[in-house]
Parts: sequence; structure tokens; C-alpha cells
Amino acid sequence: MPISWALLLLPILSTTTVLGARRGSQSNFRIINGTPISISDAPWQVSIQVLGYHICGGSILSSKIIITAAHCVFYVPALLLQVRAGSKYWKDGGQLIDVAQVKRHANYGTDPTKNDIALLRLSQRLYFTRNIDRIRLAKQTPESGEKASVSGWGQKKENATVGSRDLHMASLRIIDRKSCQASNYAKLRKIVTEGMICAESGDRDACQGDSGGPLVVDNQLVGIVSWGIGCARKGHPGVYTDIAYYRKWIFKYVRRQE
Ligand code: 4AZ
Repeated sequence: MPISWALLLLPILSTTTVLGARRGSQSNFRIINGTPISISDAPWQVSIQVLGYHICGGSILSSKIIITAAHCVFYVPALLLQVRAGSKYWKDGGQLIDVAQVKRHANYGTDPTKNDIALLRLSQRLYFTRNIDRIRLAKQTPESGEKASVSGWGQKKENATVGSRDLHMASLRIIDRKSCQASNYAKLRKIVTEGMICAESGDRDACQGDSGGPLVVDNQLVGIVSWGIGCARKGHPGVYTDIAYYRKWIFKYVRRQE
């Protein structure tokens, strides 16, 4: 399926994914080749949920603002969305809070890989603990070769049908935009535009269900899991929304809400 369709269908696919997990047939799926972590290792990580099921990851910017991918919340009204913070399990624990408002990037739409960024305003404040905290935004786009980590409740295998019950993290390396474009994405005519950065590391990657979640360098948010062709395929890096590129857009909205 073309990636653009896949991205549009993501909320639906992810919901079925997690329904599968609840049936308990396969309980071990996660980020590709990551390791289980405590929520205190990534206290900014949240699970974004529709009708009680995990659809995407997100990160805490402030006690009332979550940042995620626009494709995660494209067709979803705020009243169906909730956020779970402070638990390594998407299904239990921590704080579960309703979403009051969704702010997608105004230029998100026709191409679901572009401007893939959204903010959620919560109906109540999160109470910060050692398991729930904000993450700072990177001021600069990370350099090629820098070590980064990605976390989430997504699939362990590209063709898996279920997400992970518990939170996983994988270490990656940043690839600059031009090298990323020169990968198989050039042959496939996938455009890695300004506002995107890439990361990969052999057999480790983000996958479906990790979308919207954090890519972190030195405890700063540098990216949002956005798209890719498959998961952990050689020459097909994971593509992330570049936080530094959208910093002004983010702060315009965050200031207005605080
Ligand atoms: C997805 O479908 C997706 N390997 C997210 C990340 C990547 C691929 C697919 C990166 O949401």
C-alpha cells in the first residue's frame, strides 16, 4: 500500500493492532529490536488513545500540552482522544486525561508526510512526578551521526499484527536530510523535505504504533516519529518531523495556551 494511504489509515490500523494484543495471542511486540524501559527513563512519553486503545505516541511539552504527529489525529475529534502519562503500560496506571483541543499544523493534509506535527491541549493539568515530566525542545537540528533514542508501544516486527504491552526504546544514529534522501527513498521517489530528519541503526527502528512518539538526543526532543517504508529495512531510514524546524510554530501555540 502506498505510504500515504498507510499513514491516513494509521489510526484505524493501530486500533485493530491493539485489539489483537488484548486478545493475548501475542504479547511481546514493540519497537523493532529495542529494550524494555521504565517510564522514569522517558517520563515525557505518553500513549495517545481513542476509545481506550493506544493509537500513537506523544511527548509532554508542558502540564497541558502534548506534541505528536498530525497523521495520528487527522480524522479524530478531540472528544474521542485521551492521553495516558506516567505508565510503562499503555493500558494501565499513571494518569489518563481527556484531550480538550487538537491543533494540527495548518499545512498538513494533501501529503501526509509533510508538516506532520500536532499539539493536543489537555482538559486538566498533568501532575509532574518522577514518572511524568516535560521534555525540552531542541534548538538545532541534530547533526548526522549523533546518537538518538526512540521509544514507544509500536510493533516489534514490520508485519506484526499487534503492538507492545510495555514501553520499549531503541538507540539510533541521526542521518542528515540529504543522505536520507539519497537512500532508497530517491529511487522510490519519496521526498525527504526540509522539516524532516532521519535516523537508523542496523536492525533497530520505529514502526507502526510508535508514530507521534519522541526521538531524543541528550534529553531534548529532536524529532517526532512520522514515516518510513517498512520498519528496519536496510537503506530505508525512519523519517521524523524535525522539531528545531518547527520550533517557532510550536512556541506560538504553546504560549497562547499557557
Ligand atoms: C508507521 O506506519 C510507521 N520505520 C512509523 C515509522 C516508521 C515506519 C512506519 C519508520 O506509522
